[in-house]
Parts: sequence; C-alpha cells; structure tokens
Amino acid sequence: MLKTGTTITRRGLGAILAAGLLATGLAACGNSDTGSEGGDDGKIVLGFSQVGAESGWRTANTNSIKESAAAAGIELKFDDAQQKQENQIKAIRNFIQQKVDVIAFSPVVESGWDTVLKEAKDAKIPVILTDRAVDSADKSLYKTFIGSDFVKEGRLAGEWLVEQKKTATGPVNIVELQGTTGSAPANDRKKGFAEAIAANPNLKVVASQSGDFTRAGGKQVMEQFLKANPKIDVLFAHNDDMGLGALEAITAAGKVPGKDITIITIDAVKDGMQALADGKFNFIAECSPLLGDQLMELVKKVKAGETVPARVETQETTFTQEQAKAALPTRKY
Ligand code: GYE
Repeated sequence: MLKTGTTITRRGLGAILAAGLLATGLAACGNSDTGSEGGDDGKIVLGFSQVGAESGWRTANTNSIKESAAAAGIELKFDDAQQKQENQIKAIRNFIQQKVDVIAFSPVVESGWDTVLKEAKDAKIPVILTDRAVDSADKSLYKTFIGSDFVKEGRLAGEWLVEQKKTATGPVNIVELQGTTGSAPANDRKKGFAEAIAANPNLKVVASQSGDFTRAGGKQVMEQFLKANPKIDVLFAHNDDMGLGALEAITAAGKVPGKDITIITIDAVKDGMQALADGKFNFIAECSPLLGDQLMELVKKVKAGETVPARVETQETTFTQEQAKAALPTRKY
C-alpha cells in the first residue's frame, strides 16, 4: 500500500480500494497486461529518464530513486537527459527497444509527449510519470502521475507574502525567478503565486524571467533584475538553487538578503533551509524529492497488471526561519 506522507484524495481512495479488488481478481487468473518477460534473473526492469542534475532537489530525487530501486530489487536503467526533451525522447525509445518492463520519467517540459507515449503504449510497456506532469489529453498514455501540487506551492508562497505585507500602503515590487520555461513546476508555481497575491493590489510582479532552476541562472538573472529595477522589495524564486544564486548578486549589489529584499523560495533542500535558518531567506514552501519508495511500489503494481490511482500526491509543508532552525538537524536532503 501507499506510504505515509502520501495524500490520498477521496477519489484516490476509491481507486485504491477498486485496485485491491481488481488485484485479487487478477492474481486469481495469474494475469498481467505488460506482456514482457522481465530481466534475465526475473527481476523487474525499470527504465527511468531523469530531467538532469540542475538542482539540489534533483540530486536528492535521483538518489532516492536509485536507493529505492536497489532496496526493492528492481533493475534500474537510468538516463540523465541534461534538461533536454530530445534526450528524454531518445532514452524512452531506447527503453522501448530494450523491452524494459516499465518506463518512468520526469518530463522536462509539459508538451510534446504524445507520439513517444503512444509508441510505449503500442509496445505494451506501462509508463509512470514522476514529479512533473504532461499536458497530453489522452490520459490512457500513462498509468499514473506521482508528484507534488505545484500550483499549491506557489499559492502557499503568495499567501505568506500577502500576510507579511498586509499593512503595506504603497507598492511592493516583486521580482520572480521562474523555473525551466515550459516545465510544469514553472507554469504552476507562477500561476499559484499570481492567484494568491491578487488579494492585495499593492503587490506587483515587476519582472519575471527564467533562471532554468540553476544557481548560475538565478545569479545571472538577478543581476539583470537589480540593474533594471531600482526598488526591489521581494524575490520569489521557483526553487532554492536559483534563490541561492541570487544571494550572490544581491550581496554584490550591496543589499542585505532577507532584510532589504524578502526572499521566498520553493523546495526546502538542505542548502535552502540553511539560508533560511541564517536569515538570508524568509520563507520556503516545501517540495519533497523523496519519491523513490512510492515509485517502486507503483512499478510493481503496474507490472503485475494492477490498477493504480491516477494521481498520487506528495505531502508537503512550509517553513519560516524559526521552523527551519528546528528542522535542519534531522533534515535528510
Ligand atoms: O523544484 C527544482 C528542480 O520538478 C519539482 O525541479 C521539480 C523541480 C524542483 O530542478 O529544484
């Protein structure tokens, strides 16, 4: 069954119960819809196409997947796409050719997956989306999507800011460092944040640009923001790494991060939490990268032909500076 730390919606629960009944039925017939043989030693073979190694979040996510596959006795074929969709498509086609049992991937961008997903479906290889969603209208192209609610993360970040600035009488100028252009977390976090800050017309995003989820990107774009905008009150960065890169640009410009400029980020990886505990960041909305165990459970289920919930949502929280100080000593990533 699903691990603690998983939020199951009421609809999801129905699906799980139905899955249980179906599993019993399938076990009785000894059935499986994958039509593949498994590894030489009978192990399940999982082909996983990772986005890249762009952030601390991604490193923690990759480690989690590798560790969980080993612990579950699943043979992992791992490919790093270096943030390029064409590399992911190539990797998925290789997995199809190698007749892996299950394909999982974290799609770098949302659009443009229908053709390759159709190829996997025709080859009867089930696909699981992890971390990031695709915008395919045909939901039968993949079995399930496990990951966070990015719109909610953006909204939580925005709501915290609205509360902080509720007594502001003049304009509050916000700059936004977006994640990779076209990616689900960039699209959704931007949307959730914009929805939340609409509650106070004083809060205005005066500049918004992609830093590609990297430290180098965050630093470079923040430098431009600082040159072009004489008054920046708030930075909203779509992940910790871009926020950490921006810290360098802010300090170099003679401003004090966390004081002159309020900094809000998303992820809550160790370096981000340290910056928050040190007073350089002001607020982080968490996004958990530890998807490995849940993914391996889903892999086993789809390989066995069991029905799985269409959506498995990761549970997350938010951190203030005080909460970061308390959480840091036991933080795993
Ligand atoms: O927030 C960012 C990473 O897709 C949730 O990708 C993930 C995002 C994460 O590069 O740090």
